[in-house]
Amino acid sequence: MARESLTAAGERVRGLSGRLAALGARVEGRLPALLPAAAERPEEVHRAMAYALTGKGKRVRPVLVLAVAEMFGKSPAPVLDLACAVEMVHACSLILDDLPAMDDAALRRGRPTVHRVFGEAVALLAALALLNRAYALTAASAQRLALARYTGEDLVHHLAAAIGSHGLIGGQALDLLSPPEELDLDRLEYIHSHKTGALFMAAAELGAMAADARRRDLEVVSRYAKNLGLAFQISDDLLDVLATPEETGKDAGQDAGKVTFVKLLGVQGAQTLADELLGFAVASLEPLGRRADPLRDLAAFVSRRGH
Ligand code: GRG
Repeated sequence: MARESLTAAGERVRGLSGRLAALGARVEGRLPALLPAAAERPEEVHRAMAYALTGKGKRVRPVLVLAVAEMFGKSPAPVLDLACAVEMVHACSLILDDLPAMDDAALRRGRPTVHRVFGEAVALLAALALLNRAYALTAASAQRLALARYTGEDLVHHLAAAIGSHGLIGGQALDLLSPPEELDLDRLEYIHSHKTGALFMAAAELGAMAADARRRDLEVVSRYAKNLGLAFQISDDLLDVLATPEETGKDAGQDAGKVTFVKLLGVQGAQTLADELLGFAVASLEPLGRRADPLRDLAAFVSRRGH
C-alpha cells in the first residue's frame, strides 16, 4: 500500500471528535461502574466481561443514544446507563462474532479476542452475562426516566427485537450460512442492515424514547440510523482491505473468505454506495434543523472512515 494511503487509513480509524468525543468520554467513564466486581464469583466471567467491555472501542452506538437524546432536550446523565446497555449488547456481539464457530478471530481492538484469553466456555458465559446486564440496565433506566410517551416495556421490547432473529441474530445467521454463490446485493444488504444496522437503529430509537420524543421524530432518527448503520458496516469492510492491523486492531483480511460490498462492487463502488447512504441519512435529518448537527458530524465521521 502506498505511503499516502496508509496515512489516509490512519486518519480514517481515528476516533470521534468534538461533542461526540465528549459523549464518548462520558460512556468510557461510566462503563466500569456498571460491571460486577472482578473479585466476586464467578471471577473468570466477571474478568472476561470487563475485558470485553473496557477495551479500546469507539463507543459509536452509545454516543448515538446520547446524541439523539440530547438533540431532543435530554442531558446525558440520566441516559448514560441506557447508552452503556447498548454498548454491552455490542460487546456481547463482538465476543460471539469472534468465536471459532463464527469468524474465528484472534485479534480485536488490538488485543487477543476474549475466547483466546479466557477460553470459549467463559467467553460464551461472559457474552450472555453482558446481554442480560444490558436488559436489566435498560429496564432500570426506563423506570428512572419515568417517561410519558413510552413504557419500560417499550424500551426493553425494542432492544430485544433489535437483537433477535429479525435483528442482529438474523443478520449474523445469514452471514454465516449463505453460500457465497447466493450472495447478491439484496442478500448482502439484508445481512449488513441486520447484523450492524439493527443496533444503530435501536441506539437512535432508544435515545429518542429516553427523551420522550414524539413518534414522528423517532421515525426520523430511525431512518437516519438505518442508513448510517449500513454505511458504517460498508466502511468496516473497506477498512478490512485498506487499513493495517495496527490501525483496525484486527487481523488484516479477516473478511477474505466472505462476500462483502467491497468484493461485489470494488473499493470505489463500495465507497460510492456508503456515501450515497450517508447522503440519505443526512437528508432525513432536514426536519430537525441545526440541532441535528452532531448527527451530521457522526455521518461525516463514518464517511471519513471509508475513504
Ligand atoms: C446476541 C448481541 C447478540 C448477537 C448475536 C454474533 C451476532 C449475533 C452478531 C454479530 C454482529 C457483528 C459483530 C457485526 C459487526 C458490527 C461491526 C461493524 C463491528 C465493529 O464495530 P466498531 O467499529 O467496533 O464500532 P469498536 O471496537 O470500535 O467497538
